[in-house]
Amino acid sequence: MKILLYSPDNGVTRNFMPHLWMFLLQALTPAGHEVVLIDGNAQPMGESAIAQFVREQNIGLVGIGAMTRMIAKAYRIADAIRAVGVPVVMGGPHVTELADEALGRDGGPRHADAVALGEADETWPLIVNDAARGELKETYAPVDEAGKERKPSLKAYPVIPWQSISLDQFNLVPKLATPLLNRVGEGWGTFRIIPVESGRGCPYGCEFCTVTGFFGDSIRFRTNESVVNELLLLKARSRIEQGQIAVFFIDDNFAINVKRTKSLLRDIIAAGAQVHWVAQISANLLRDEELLDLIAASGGKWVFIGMESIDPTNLKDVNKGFNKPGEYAMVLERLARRNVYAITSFIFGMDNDTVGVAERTLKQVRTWPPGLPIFGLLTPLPSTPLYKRLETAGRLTRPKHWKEFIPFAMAHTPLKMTIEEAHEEVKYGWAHAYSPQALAQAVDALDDQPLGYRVNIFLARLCFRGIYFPMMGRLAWVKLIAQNRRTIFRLMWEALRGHRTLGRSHAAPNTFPGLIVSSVPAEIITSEVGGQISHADPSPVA
Ligand code: B12
Ligand code: SF4
Repeated sequence: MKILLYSPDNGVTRNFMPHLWMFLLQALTPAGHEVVLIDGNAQPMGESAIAQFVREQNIGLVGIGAMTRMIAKAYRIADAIRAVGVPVVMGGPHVTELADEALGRDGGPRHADAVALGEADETWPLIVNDAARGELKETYAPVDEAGKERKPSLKAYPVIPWQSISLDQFNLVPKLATPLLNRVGEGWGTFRIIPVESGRGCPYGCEFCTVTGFFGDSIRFRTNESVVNELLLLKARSRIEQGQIAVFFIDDNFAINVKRTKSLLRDIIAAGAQVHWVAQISANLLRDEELLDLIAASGGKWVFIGMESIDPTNLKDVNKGFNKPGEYAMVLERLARRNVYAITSFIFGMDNDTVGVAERTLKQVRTWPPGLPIFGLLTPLPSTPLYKRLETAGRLTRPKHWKEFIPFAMAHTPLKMTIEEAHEEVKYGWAHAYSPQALAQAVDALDDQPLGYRVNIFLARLCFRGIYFPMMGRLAWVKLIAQNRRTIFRLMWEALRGHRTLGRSHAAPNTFPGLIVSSVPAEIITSEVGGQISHADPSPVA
């Protein structure tokens, strides 16, 4: 049987990274079936185009995975596929929480033939076998022999055959630039950000987050060996292709068990498996200097930190009191000393927020080492404690907000400001954190660093806003360059003079410091963006 795994585009931004679930399920598919992957963010397709593809390719089963924000699109795609007679199975966090919605058992239309509840590592092979026999059941849940729910162990993690998977659709380098960039350094003709997980689960239970409910509060890890081998495979592939691969460790809290994270990072270093990586780690776990040394030595370049708010009352309200705004600066400075920078995620529209929260937050941010701040709105995702609290209090203004997804729009009224005021705060945050002046200041703040670091922070800032915020498009990009021409000319001038290349810092030389997002070509990030990376509406992670 030929199987299509499909991830709908999020309708606003172009993802800069593919979704891990597709590769994982592909690797877990029983022998004898062919699996095709399409990521709508990389290959945008409308409903009729997908239906036609499924018919022409003789696909026998389609698997669709989606977050809440893409679920409306996922349902439309599923409807079109089912209309041509091909069964659809859906999985992921949204349909796990609202299976009745997907199966039409809530009085609405049916969108899926079957739903995989929770983690599908063990149920996917059963689903495929049942579908091949024409005996799909409505729901599949991971249970033990006694029928009790169980979370899959990650000890026997499948080998994802990175050496042979076609990654063409995930190359962030535009085709036109490939011949030229192939000759730069070790080769930049391809650049891909690949998701890798080293563990699952987070016990913290922040009120807006689905992770503790979905993955459970017991944390499970892969073996160090299996993670190291995966990195070695990726590294070998980038060498053969003369391209670049960076890894996004998608664990919700990569250092949730500091002892284990250190041991993994040591093993990565010992095996020479370092690649440039980014990971999500909560601020409280970054106090440990030895951990920071290992992060830097193992290839860590960016750490995503869910700061959420600089107001301890807000943090307490959403059960994230373990975040201590008083120590944010110290953590960021310690990271920056090792040339590791932070993506700092904030949520506005929290119950103790008042007008001016964006400027108050930015005032703090400006005192920190330069990084990539991101701003989102508090969003009640289905089945989270936040959703239940707001529902009980009658505060949801759009209880089924996912049915008509509107980017950057609240679905409940904050306590101390209006919805419109909260929207304005988010716009203010993005506009001011990424203004030409703010970009120039970020470059100046690294005045004692090698030119490469300064160029990288600048490029990262230029591109990054585009991942989240709908400001791009070709014309907007040209405008952006024009607005930042002074900083661009200055950096080019310094590069031409050459004398700063080694800088005055004692940092280890690094051909592509900082990189990751900073190396994502403009065209990719430029399309119409507008969401937030991880977890900031609810800022998820860490
Ligand atoms: C990496 C990540 C991202 C990446 C993008 C996704 C990517 N390209 O990988 C980035 C960082 C950009 C991102 C952004 C956002 N994210 Co995010 N992200 C994650 C994260 C940390 C890991 C995802 C992952 O790969 N997990 C590991 C895989 C193995 O798990 P999985 O995807 O759930 O898949 C398993 C099952 O669900 C199931 N399954 C999944 N799909 C399918 C499909 C089929 C057919 C089947 C059978 C089974 C199946 O099988 C898999 C194996 O067990 C998750 C949290 C988490 N731990 O999952 C949040 C998470 C998915 N993100 C979330 C959110 C809210 C966001 C943002 C909206 C945050 C924001 N406000 O900006 C943005 C939206 C971005 C966008 N533009 O769309 C929420 C989604 C909740 C929900 N109900 O939708 C999560 C769960 C975190 C949270 N705080 O609750 N995110
Ligand atoms: S927001 Fe981060 S720290 Fe909080 S529960 Fe979710 S994954 Fe854990």
